Amino acid sequence: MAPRGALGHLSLVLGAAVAAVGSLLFIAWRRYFRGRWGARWEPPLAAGCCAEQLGFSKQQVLVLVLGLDGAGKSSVLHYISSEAAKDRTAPTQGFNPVQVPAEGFQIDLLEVGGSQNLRFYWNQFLSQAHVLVFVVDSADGPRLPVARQELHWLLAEDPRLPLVVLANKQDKRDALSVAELCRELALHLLNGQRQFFVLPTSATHAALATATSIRHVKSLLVKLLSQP
Ligand SMILES: Nc1nc2c(ncn2[C@@H]2O[C@H](COP(=O)(O)OP(=O)(O)OP(=O)(O)O)[C@@H](O)[C@H]2O)c(=O)[nH]1
Ligand SMILES: [Mg+2]
Repeated sequence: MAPRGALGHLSLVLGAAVAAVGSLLFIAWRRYFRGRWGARWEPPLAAGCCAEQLGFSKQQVLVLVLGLDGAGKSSVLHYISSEAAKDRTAPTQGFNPVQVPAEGFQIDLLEVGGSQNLRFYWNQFLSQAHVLVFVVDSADGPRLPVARQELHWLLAEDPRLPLVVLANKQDKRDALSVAELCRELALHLLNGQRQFFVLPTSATHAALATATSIRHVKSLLVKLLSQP
């Protein structure tokens, strides 16, 4: 068996390696997308009107998808982009960009991994985001205080950014309800300037046809991003 000191050293080296890879991915990602998201996009759409009919080219909007590791961000994104559930997902080691076409524009969803060493990058994208989606594992009671703290730190940086909280894993027996989750996340503390929504979700095969379907998330995002 390896001595404790050696294990500690190994985990430090591994942690540093993951952070370095994360930084490189971040830099590459920023270079690739440089200029795509400048100032916040102001939707040129009138209600019920398609941008292309108005002569506008398709536009991109950024939805930032954050939440603790294991909350279900990648699963939700897979579900939104392919309308299919995935049996297994690997933890996101950096960034996971997903593009979803919507009527008249394109939604760029960007997940940043939720492990502790990647949370450092979370706020780097806030100024370019049009909506923040915060995914919570509703059955992970012990880590809800951490989720609450991380969420409120993010929100403090931008008092107006619309927020969509996904109360995920509603299929689990010990999942908290939306009302319980709102209490645990102290959402009553949010100021009145911000639009916010809490949706129950389940990124499972069985949930495709239920009221907790993640399809509702896509339609809410389209609605939010299309409003004048
Ligand atoms: N039962 C259940 N399991 C889910 C649900 N959503 C995700 N999972 C499972 O939860 C685990 C973690 O899901 P991920 O989508 O990888 O979580 P993540 O938030 O992307 O995690 P990181 O990338 O590490 O930040 C996987 O085993 C998923 O299959 C859900 O709604 N219900
Ligand atoms: Mg992930």
